[in-house]
Amino acid sequence: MGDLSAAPLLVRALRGEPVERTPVWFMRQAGRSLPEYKEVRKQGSLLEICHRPELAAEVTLQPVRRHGVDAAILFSDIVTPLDAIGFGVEVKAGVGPVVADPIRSHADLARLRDFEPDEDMPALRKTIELIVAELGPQGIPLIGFAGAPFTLASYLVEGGPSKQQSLTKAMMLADPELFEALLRRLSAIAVASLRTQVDAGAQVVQVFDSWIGTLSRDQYRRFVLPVMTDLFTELKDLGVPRTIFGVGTGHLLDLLAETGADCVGIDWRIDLRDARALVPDRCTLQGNLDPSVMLAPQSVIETEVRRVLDSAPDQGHVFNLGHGVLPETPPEVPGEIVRLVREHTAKKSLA
Ligand code: 1CP
Repeated sequence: MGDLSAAPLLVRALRGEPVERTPVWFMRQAGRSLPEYKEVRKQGSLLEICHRPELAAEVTLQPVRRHGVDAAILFSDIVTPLDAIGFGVEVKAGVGPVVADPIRSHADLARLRDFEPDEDMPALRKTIELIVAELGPQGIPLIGFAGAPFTLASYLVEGGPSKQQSLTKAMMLADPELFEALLRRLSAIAVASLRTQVDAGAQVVQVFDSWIGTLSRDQYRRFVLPVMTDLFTELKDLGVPRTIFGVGTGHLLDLLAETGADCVGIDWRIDLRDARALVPDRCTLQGNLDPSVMLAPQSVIETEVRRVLDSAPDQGHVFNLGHGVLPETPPEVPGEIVRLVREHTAKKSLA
């Protein structure tokens, strides 16, 4: 347990301050890969668990107990707020979010009403209060999160998961006005959710734009960057570090930083040294171990963890995966990686 008056290690690292060792947590650390999650899941669907504060808090805390990570991330999904406003989204086992009545026209936008967390989903604040009551005394922060407008739009337009987001991109190109209106509604929902999460005690926020890598630079700049810049501006006064993450974004990293985010999540396809050259120094980097490494033998894991640490900047790095923990990951592996990261970086002196 560290000095409780100081900001948590993760928060200090995200601010780019010199730290005693590199903090480590894993995207999708809760949920699918943990037997204790599968046990809780017997009590209800994913969305039902999100509406039951005791269960959602328990599942959020499971990876902190088991792996010893330096942060918890709220157990939720990017579509939870859409469910809460009654949009009509289902999370299908083995598939992901599915929308029976997709968005195709301006008239459909009316179905995306504002999200008022304390009324639409009282469990959100309650869950966070329970988590923070347990983690606060340990000096471990909670990360709040939301889905980014483009990635959420892809589910709403396609009707479910898709590889190339072709209908979404077709709408973007054919009717930019409709597309921007859709992104702006989704941005308002994300902002409302994140502001409540921080108000309830989250100390970091992350915006998941998982599928943004399918856009070209030009498309990102024209159709997404203005909305994302406004989104991050609306979060600025919260005073917490704000991270942006997407998969396959090697060609977009400088533009992701242009949104105003404080930290950019890096996937495994790009070396952190190359990422550092593209992302301005005011932003910290988070990443970027290939999640598949977690399925490999211990010796390979050690080599690959070392490779990421050797490529990382001395300051302003948070160790993470390049995308989420895979469901088939052996449950003891994330904890072993936490120990390796600690061992390899603890020697850093603050002198
Ligand atoms: O019912 C279940 O248990 C199904 C599996 C599951 C779980 C546990 C889904 C369906 N979502 C979640 C929770 C979830 N989703 C969390 C918290 C728990 C965790 O750490 O695993 C988080 C952070 C998310 C975020 C999320 N959902 C993202 C962004 C991060 C990422 O992985 O890229 C995305 C894109 C989703 C959509 C989603 N929800 C579920 C699935 C299988 C998917 C992806 C579907 C697809 O490939 O498009």
